[in-house]
Amino acid sequence: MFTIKHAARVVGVTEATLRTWERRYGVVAPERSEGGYRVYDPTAIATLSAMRKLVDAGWSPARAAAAIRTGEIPVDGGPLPIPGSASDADTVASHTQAFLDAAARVDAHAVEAVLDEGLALSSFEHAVDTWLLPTLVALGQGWARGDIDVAGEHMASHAVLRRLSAAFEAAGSRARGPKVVVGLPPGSQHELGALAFATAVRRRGLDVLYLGGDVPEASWLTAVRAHHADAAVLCVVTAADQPSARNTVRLLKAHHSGLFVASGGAFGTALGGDVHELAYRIGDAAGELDALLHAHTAGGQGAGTAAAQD
Ligand code: B12
Repeated sequence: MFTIKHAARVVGVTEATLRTWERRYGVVAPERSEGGYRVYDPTAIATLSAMRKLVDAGWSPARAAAAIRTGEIPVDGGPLPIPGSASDADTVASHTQAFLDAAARVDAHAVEAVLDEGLALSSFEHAVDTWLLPTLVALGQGWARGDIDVAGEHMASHAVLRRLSAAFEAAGSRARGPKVVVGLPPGSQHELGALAFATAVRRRGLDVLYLGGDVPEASWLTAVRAHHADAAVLCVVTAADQPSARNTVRLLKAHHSGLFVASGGAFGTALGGDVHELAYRIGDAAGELDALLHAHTAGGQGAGTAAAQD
């Protein structure tokens, strides 16, 4: 179950918008906790996410709510997240379906062909936020339903990993700005969002050290020191990753009090230690970190400029 703060973060709108959608359009009716606070179950989150995608695509909230209520738009129907014309949304939906079909057939050539087309649709950040990552969520749903074998899921997610790695490399030569370490806490292997984020940050000219998944706590310290980092960003994709993320934050803060520590991903919330929670979407979060770090390093703080305490 999600609090309203967490639900707003996952859906990608403000808490006030969630309350308005509930009051005016009745799109969901969250239960209440014993203390009277709204609590959202996974179905409510899926419904609200569908609503947000339609509104992003230019639908009025009233029309979107009606389409969801009548089943005209299925809530689990995969991503429909493209701002712009209906034909853009159709293109995205058809690329997603082609990707899922190719994964179900374990057809690597077809997966590569869809990736070629999907990533050429728009900027890296836009393609990742509106098509690629939502398609991975749909891939996970297909796997959980049993429509896609582990072989197809592994093959397809690895093809995505190779594309993101290539984009990360391609962005490298411009890295001269504030220094950032990006990775996942111990035990966590879901690195595709993290690598997409690291790439978007690097494309903005920041100097990124990317660590990937399952990074031991002590190795975060090693990385921050070696890179003279101004910031560390932990990516937290599932609830199971939160305890080790919290421990990592505690250790980083204990050794580098001037380090800017931020978090992203669906469960990058409530990590303690003054962690800055970045925006949900990769493109927005990269811009946010860029702006914050330029302000932070101009103030003379950060592990890159402040003495480490160990
Ligand atoms: C690919 C995949 C894998 C691959 C990962 C490969 C890799 N190199 O990354 C492999 C095969 C390793 C894997 C393993 C497992 N997986 Co898996 N996996 C997935 C899948 C299909 C995609 C994961 C992903 O990249 N998500 C990231 C993006 C796509 O998700 P997102 O939350 O919408 O991200 C948005 C924002 O959070 C943001 N964002 C994401 N990251 C970041 C970072 C920053 C800094 C910022 C600012 C923003 C940001 O971007 C998106 C918005 O545009 C998901 C499906 C899903 N729903 O995500 C399952 C999923 C996450 N996996 C799941 C499970 C159960 C597992 C395993 C436990 C399976 C097992 N029995 O072994 C293991 C656990 C491994 C571990 N210890 O971490 C479940 C988790 C269930 C749960 N609620 O906890 C899921 C949801 C599948 C499912 N439907 O059940 N998995």
